[in-house]
Amino acid sequence: MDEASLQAALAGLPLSAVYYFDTIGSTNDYVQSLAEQGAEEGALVVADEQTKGRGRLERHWVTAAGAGLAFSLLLRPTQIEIRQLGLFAPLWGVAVCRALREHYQLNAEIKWPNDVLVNRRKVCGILVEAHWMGTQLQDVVAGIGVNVAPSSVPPASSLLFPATCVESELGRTVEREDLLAEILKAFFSERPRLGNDDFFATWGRWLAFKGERVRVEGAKGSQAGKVQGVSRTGSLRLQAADGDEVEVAGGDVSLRLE
Ligand code: BT5
Repeated sequence: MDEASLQAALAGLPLSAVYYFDTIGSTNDYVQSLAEQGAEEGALVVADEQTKGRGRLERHWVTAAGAGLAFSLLLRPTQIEIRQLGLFAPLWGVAVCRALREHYQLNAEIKWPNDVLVNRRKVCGILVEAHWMGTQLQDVVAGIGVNVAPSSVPPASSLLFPATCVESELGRTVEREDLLAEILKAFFSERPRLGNDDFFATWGRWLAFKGERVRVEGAKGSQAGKVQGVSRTGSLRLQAADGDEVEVAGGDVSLRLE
């Protein structure tokens, strides 16, 4: 992947600008600085390597040179979208799943709220950050990291959840810029469905661990139960041990199999 191959693969997509870096701290941080300088919606930053890639809750996201996909897109949501801001991260989950399923025939699933798994291992992490000034939304930065080649997968001992990469699951090599173009195409076609019936149906269909017992840990404590689906607010519906259904709200939560 280089600047020219990237520009060629992304031709025709509704992007206002494309920036490519061999190495960068975090693509989310760079897009945020562009946003503060007044950049338009649709500014995309792609990096071959990140030295300070971020996950949720100040966790680290590893993007090794030449192996993965790391990009961030600047969004300036509409008033209607602002009411459903929390659904943007799962919307990206749906978009990544769609690209992996429809263009690479991989059985990708969404680990609630928005990690993407293939064969129950994490292949993609999503970090959507909204920036506010008082009650006024300034911008949203959507950052996506996908493991593509085997060397993108960090050692198991450093991970909270098992990981894999697209090429190992597929058994062949993949051009990162083509995968990026498919993910962005899927995102732009999913975006009008944010929060509608289709969106929830797709998210529910591709939800990982359905019927299996999981534990969700968050700031408000921990809840275990069998995965039933997602509610219209994006909460995870679990069936607790006593048979009652409970809903766990999204946000900075971690889910693991029990
Ligand atoms: C995420 O956080 O999964 C969101 C990751 C978002 C990364 C993108 S890359 C482009 C953009 N720029 C950024 O700086 N970030 C975004 P979370 O759910 O908190 O998961 C973080 C955890 O995933 C870590 O604590 C590790 O256990 C694990 N991890 C780190 N790197 C990984 C990798 N390459 N593959 C699989 N798991 C990884």
